[in-house]
Amino acid sequence: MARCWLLLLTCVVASVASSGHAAVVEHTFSVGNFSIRQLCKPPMVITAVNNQLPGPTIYVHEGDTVVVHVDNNSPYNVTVHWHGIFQRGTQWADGPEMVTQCPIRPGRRYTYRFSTAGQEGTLWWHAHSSLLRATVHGAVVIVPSSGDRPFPFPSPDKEEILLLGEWWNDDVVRLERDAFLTGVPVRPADAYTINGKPGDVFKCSGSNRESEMYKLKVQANSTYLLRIINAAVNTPFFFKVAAHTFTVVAADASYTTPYKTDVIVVSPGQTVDALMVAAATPSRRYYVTVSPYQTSFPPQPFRDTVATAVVEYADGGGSAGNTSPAPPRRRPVRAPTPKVHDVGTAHRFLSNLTALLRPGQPTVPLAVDTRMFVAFGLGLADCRPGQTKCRRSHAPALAGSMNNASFELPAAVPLLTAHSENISGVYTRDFPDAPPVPFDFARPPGRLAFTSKSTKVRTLRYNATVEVVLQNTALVARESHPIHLHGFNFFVLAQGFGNFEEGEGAKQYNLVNPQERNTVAVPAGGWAVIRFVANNPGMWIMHCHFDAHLPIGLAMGLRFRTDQLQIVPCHHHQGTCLTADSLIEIFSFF
Ligand SMILES: *[C@@H]1O[C@H](CO)[C@@H](O)[C@H](O)[C@H]1NC(C)=O
Ligand SMILES: *[C@@H]1O[C@H](CO)[C@@H](O)[C@H](O)[C@H]1NC(C)=O
Ligand SMILES: *[C@@H]1O[C@H](CO)[C@@H](O)[C@H](O)[C@H]1NC(C)=O
Ligand SMILES: *[C@@H]1O[C@H](CO)[C@@H](O)[C@H](O)[C@H]1NC(C)=O
Ligand SMILES: *[C@@H]1O[C@H](CO)[C@@H](O)[C@H](O)[C@H]1NC(C)=O
Ligand SMILES: *[C@@H]1O[C@H](CO)[C@@H](O)[C@H](O)[C@H]1NC(C)=O
Ligand SMILES: CC(=O)N[C@H]1CO[C@H](CO)[C@@H](O)[C@@H]1O
Repeated sequence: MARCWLLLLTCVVASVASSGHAAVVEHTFSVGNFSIRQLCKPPMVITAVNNQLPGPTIYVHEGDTVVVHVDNNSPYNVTVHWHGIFQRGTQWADGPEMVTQCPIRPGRRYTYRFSTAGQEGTLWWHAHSSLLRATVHGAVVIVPSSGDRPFPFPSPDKEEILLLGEWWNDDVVRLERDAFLTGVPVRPADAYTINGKPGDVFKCSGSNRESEMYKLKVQANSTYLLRIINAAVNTPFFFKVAAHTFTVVAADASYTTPYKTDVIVVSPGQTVDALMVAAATPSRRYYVTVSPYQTSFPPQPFRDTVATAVVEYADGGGSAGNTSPAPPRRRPVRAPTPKVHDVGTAHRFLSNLTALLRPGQPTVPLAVDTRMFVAFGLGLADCRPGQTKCRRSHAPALAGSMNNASFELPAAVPLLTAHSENISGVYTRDFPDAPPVPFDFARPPGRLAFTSKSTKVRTLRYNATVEVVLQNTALVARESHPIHLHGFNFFVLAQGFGNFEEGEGAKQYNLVNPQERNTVAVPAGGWAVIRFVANNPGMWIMHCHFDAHLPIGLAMGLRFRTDQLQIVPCHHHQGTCLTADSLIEIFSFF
């Protein structure tokens, strides 16, 4: 009890200190049917927030409290996840369906309330129910609290959000249901998009191709802060702007040492903030290209196309007062896109980023309390009873697994509810710290591919420093999976190809300024080592951010022991799924 009061007191003091002008920023999200024309097809009804794609941007100052009322006017169950927000003391607002909450049912409202204290940069929000994330998503921008604390880099003249996505000419909920019934992942998207628009690469006749293209209007010599978000469901991207270069200043809302590059690599779930100076010839226009990065082997089907936007200079370079008619439009300048399998370019970008060291900011902890080795990837499992189209009755279905456990969400009671109310039979606490047998993870061993479904959770001691080796396997295929941890940022100490070797791997650790992220794209057939302090009690999920892989089990639960600490002092519980979708108030200490 004394501890509890001490913690409360500390939090109150900390929040007063860090949020002099903290405001409450309130939004109402109506999730509902939205009719949209894409790729020259007849209008299609999709599920989107407030009749827009992407959905509304949440723009706040560090320390502000965000309150979002989600009205579910769609025909589907839905929840919203605030990707990268720590949710300290507000675990109930994290959003993954059946992990921290029951789905919000059609016709119901649910209110999320959380703080942005201690976080700055670009994050995003998205549905965490079925494939709805494909169209139910938007940006979260947290700028430094006004006044004394500016950006730790030269202030840009203007900011621009570029949200990259995938588009299906189809009902994504039906696609996902089919994927479950057949045990085969969702088919590739029909197009990639930049701020909801595919660009002009689809040559459908009779329509104005320019109108399908997002326009980034710039002033010559101005500096733009591009906030790039990969909201795609299954595809990592290369991002380029012809004749322009970038200085990366942040990734996943963590500042980086300024890093100059002409190509940005961003995997699903990740964000990159980069400065771009509009220093090209103003009389021309320039393509922004978003092209796929594919690592799967044996190759899996993917959409081999590019999304385009265009950079246009104000005045097109003409001097003010020039009244002569605009010259005929030339096609924008285009830079070559990296090859789809360009592992070298991707790895250089992803492994070269380092954290910006700033006084007062936490750095990588050096002593490790808990070590885990998590071998993960795609394997096979028996078709389940509900999978009625799964090839033959005993043919296998594709199944993601971590340490040979293929994660299944509980059906009736969310994990956090079970945890907080001590309801047994919802999950087990036996997620193993290592795979059952060590083997050559980077090469297909065949017989080890079989896994089975379970809901296994690893309990971590409060305040423990946890190091996890994320080892990609090649059970049925090799691929660079983006692994996302809820509730935390982690330090990425090192990444490499092949099998992680304890001695050799540790020699490569960056223990000075490793990049901090919430999602790491683990190299295909390779590994990444992450480290974090388990100081945010709750029930958090770590999963592959290819949405096609989450429903088939590429996930695990992490339960952070709370018995030493009263972490959610007075919230009303949500009950089970039979009662949970009404409005709940969440009290916390900010
Ligand atoms: C929304 O769209 C779904 C699927 O297309 C349809 O079944 C439903 O009737 C629509 N609802 C409204 C309110 O238009
Ligand atoms: C941009 O900077 C270049 C080089 O300093 C200069 O020549 C040019 O006039 C500037 N353009 C504008 C519109 O300020
Ligand atoms: C939780 O439930 C188990 C039995 O299911 C019981 O043994 C245990 O004492 C309970 N713990 C608390 C804190 O209530
Ligand atoms: C993995 O799990 C499956 C299903 O439970 C089991 O048959 C198999 O033996 C396990 N693999 C190893 C290497 O233990
Ligand atoms: C957690 O760890 C930090 C740093 O080691 C320490 O200062 C703090 O007292 C610990 N808190 C608890 C509640 O154990
Ligand atoms: C929505 O969620 C409720 C409660 O979990 C569940 O009973 C219902 O089957 C779900 N509906 C759909 C369409 O998935
Ligand atoms: C500064 C830095 O870390 N450079 C590295 C970028 O990545 C390439 C290839 O992985 C390395 O060779 C560089 O040393």
